[in-house]
Amino acid sequence: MRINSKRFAAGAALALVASLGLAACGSDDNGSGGGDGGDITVTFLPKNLGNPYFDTSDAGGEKAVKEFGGTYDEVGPDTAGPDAQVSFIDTAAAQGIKGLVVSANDPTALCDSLDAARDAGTKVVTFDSDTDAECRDLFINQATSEGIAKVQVDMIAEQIGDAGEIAILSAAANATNQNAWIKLMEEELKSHPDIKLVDTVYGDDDDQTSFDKTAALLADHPNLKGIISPTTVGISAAARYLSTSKSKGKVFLTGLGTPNQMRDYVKDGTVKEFALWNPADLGYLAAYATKALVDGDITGAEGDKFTAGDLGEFTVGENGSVLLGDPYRFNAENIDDFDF
Ligand code: RAM
Repeated sequence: MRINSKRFAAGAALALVASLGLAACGSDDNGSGGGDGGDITVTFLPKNLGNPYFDTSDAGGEKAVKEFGGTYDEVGPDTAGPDAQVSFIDTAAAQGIKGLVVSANDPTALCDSLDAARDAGTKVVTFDSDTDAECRDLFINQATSEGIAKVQVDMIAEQIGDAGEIAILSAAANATNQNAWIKLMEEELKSHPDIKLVDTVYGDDDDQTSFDKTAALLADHPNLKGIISPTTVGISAAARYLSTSKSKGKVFLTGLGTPNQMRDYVKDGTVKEFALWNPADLGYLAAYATKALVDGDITGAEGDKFTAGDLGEFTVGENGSVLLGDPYRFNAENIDDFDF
């Protein structure tokens, strides 16, 4: 397994260094990726701008691009709508960008534009949230969907004593990643017969919408014991709501969050435990995978191997996907070891 807790901690420390010193990080090729990296233009297109998760993942991408001497850019919509990313893909293709790294708000809505970009010679790498496999060259997966689903169900089950009503506060309704995780969480809940999933709502990866949906969930379900929010935007908005409500400490909240956004809520007792991977490593890996495709070192076929700078060697798995590692649990004991 690529990420154990020690390695994760090392990665998080690197992320800290990266976020503090990005401007100073540009250097020449460290020799780990093959090719000279010259003129490799890589554009990152997150689900939306202004989301701290993508600020961190894309900073990891920028670090990698600077390491191999390429040119980095980040563009994206303000809101995480299904086709809000289309115009950015079209522009990147028109500019002749060599590699586009995308977290997709919808599995199919981007495909026509991505196909056109690939026909024009742009390598397309999805990361975090995939499109249909035929619309891209590679998908960089943060952790297995089964693992992400299981850790969230395990955490809520532990927190509510394996019994009671729960709800899910997700991101955008079409988000490929959240929808895959929700489906698998529903499967996983079958082994917890006393937990009842009573509602799934969508905060669109928008802070205020997620905050309002949390209030509505609590009003609509007076017996609610837990909320799972598999989105960093949702869980932090829900925690903010709960932290000043009478449900604090009574309705348990878990899901996927960043330590920096969740620290205060773990310390004030609103949240016991949540999970994530290292977003900076995810972006870093995606950038090196893009370089390997652009250099022609790999085509995205199963079994292809490439080196991703400090993270070492990776192998392309089934359906053109590359796995970063395991989700990691954050709680009062370890949260201060992380800064992202
Ligand atoms: C949000 C986004 C992203 C997801 C994380 C967990 O920031 O929806 O796609 O991976 O949460």
